[in-house]
Amino acid sequence: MLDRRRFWQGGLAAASVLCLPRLGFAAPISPGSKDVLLVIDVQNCFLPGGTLAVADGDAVIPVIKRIAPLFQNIVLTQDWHTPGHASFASSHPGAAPFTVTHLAYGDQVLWPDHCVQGTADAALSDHLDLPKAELILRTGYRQSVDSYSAFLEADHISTGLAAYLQQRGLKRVFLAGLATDFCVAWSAIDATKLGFKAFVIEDACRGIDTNGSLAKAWADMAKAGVQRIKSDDLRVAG
Ligand code: VGL
Ligand code: ZN
Repeated sequence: MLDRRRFWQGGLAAASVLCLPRLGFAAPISPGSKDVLLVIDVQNCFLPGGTLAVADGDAVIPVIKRIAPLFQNIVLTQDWHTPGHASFASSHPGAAPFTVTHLAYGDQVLWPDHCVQGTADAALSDHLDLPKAELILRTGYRQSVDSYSAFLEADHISTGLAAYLQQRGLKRVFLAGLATDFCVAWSAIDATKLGFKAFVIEDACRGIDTNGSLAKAWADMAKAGVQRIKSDDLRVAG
């Protein structure tokens, strides 16, 4: 006959196995030949001293440098606006930065002038040092259309990135960079919509957090099926 103690021990062991994934013991992930590290907008404009500095934004750089060697494929993005871009508050008389206006394609947060094409402010950070990146994709270069997403501009025109990744057989996208609640989140959500598996490496990102945007972005990403991981979840294969 099964004694009471053994019954409870067995029950507890089974319960703890069932609960483990929920407690956040993520299985290690080993990036392989079908995976790409997508480093979003690590540019002077979003770093301390830049025109749209993200608090603690430079903290992403050592994390990205530590995980980059795990990836065979790396793609960088660069926010690349025309002077007088439609996303700048200065282009809308009387409008203050960090307010929202309505443009032809929908709501648009109005930003301080930032990442203007060809300026030192728009340059990728010298500290990032990722010479092996195979593609630098510029976004937001159309005067009247913003593009938080690396895949689709705000009016849903493709940047070509999905086709590029598909042609190269890349299926899983690991995102890092700035800012979590805008370019990282929109890129991750569009990646999943376009059939890629998307992972956001949370300690390799920092957010702007205007009007609750950071919490909303994490909720939207979870709803879209984006996986939230930490850099420590990544391991060398084998
Ligand atoms: C970004 C706001 C405006 C970003 C770009 O890279 O997240 N945010 N432009
Ligand atoms: Zn921008």
